[in-house]
Amino acid sequence: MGQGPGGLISLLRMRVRVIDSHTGGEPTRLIIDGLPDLGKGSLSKRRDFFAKEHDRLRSAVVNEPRGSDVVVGAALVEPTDPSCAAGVIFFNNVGFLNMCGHGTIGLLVTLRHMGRIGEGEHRIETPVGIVTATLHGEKEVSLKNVPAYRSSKDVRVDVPGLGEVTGDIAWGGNWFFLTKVPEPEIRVANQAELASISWAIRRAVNALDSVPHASEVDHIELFGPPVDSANDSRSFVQCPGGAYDRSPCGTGTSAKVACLHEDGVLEPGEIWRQESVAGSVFEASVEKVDGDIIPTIRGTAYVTGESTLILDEADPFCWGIPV
Ligand code: PYC
Repeated sequence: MGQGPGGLISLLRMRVRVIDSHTGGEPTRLIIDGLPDLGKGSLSKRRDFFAKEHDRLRSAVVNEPRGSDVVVGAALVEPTDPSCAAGVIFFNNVGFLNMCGHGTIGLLVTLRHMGRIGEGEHRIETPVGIVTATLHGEKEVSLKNVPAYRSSKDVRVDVPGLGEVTGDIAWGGNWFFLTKVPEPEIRVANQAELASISWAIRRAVNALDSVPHASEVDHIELFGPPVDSANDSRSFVQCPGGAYDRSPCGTGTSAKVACLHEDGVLEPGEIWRQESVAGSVFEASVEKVDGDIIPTIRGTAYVTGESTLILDEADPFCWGIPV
């Protein structure tokens, strides 16, 4: 076997084709080619197989030196349900996500860029169920998410360095603790302080043993007044690996509007404009279907690049720098 094209060297190099996009400033890197065989089961089964057998590929795609803590990865896979336009498995710098709102908006705009879908409604299969997303024009998407709900209201938690913090625990496709902060102001310039507050809250919430939620609360959402008076609120969302979401977070905004609805503040069909720490906005609303709260999140994504990642086993950082 030679060292040229098709020889030993190229065997030790794996190629992964990706398309990058951002939704309200938050990046999504979609793997469109080069995934290993994940089997044929449900998306949650394939996600678990990906995590168990190919976790280093996750790290190679999103972590440094090819990516960064903020990049959310997505693997484009065959759906099990033939009525779906695509299946998708989301992941980040530390593991796999259940669902991702900004990522699904990015996925739709990327599928259009690839010529795979046109304007209109599309069903997308995720590890937590099928969602419906509508592409309006080329860049705007409204995502009808999985049902959202609040599992606990007014949870009091003692946070070292902060004192007592009160907030809600809610599901919007991932688990969130949502609370208001009087200070600091929710601005990118205050990201370090907002991040350390969020970490402290997350540790304290997950140390509680009296609060019912199915698994770890791994996203923290801090709310404050909007900077733009056209919006209803501004948020800082800390993701499981420590990065903050540059967008208002699709699953987080879903959890927020479910809480607002349960509080009688947001009627079905009313619009809630959630501003992110970076100033991007998602428009959100709820509808009630068979007693479930179904959030819809509307946002805009842009494709930012197409590339082929080269994974060279000889590279000491081939599989990324783990976080
Ligand atoms: O938009 O749902 C979302 C999300 C989750 C983590 C980062 N973004």
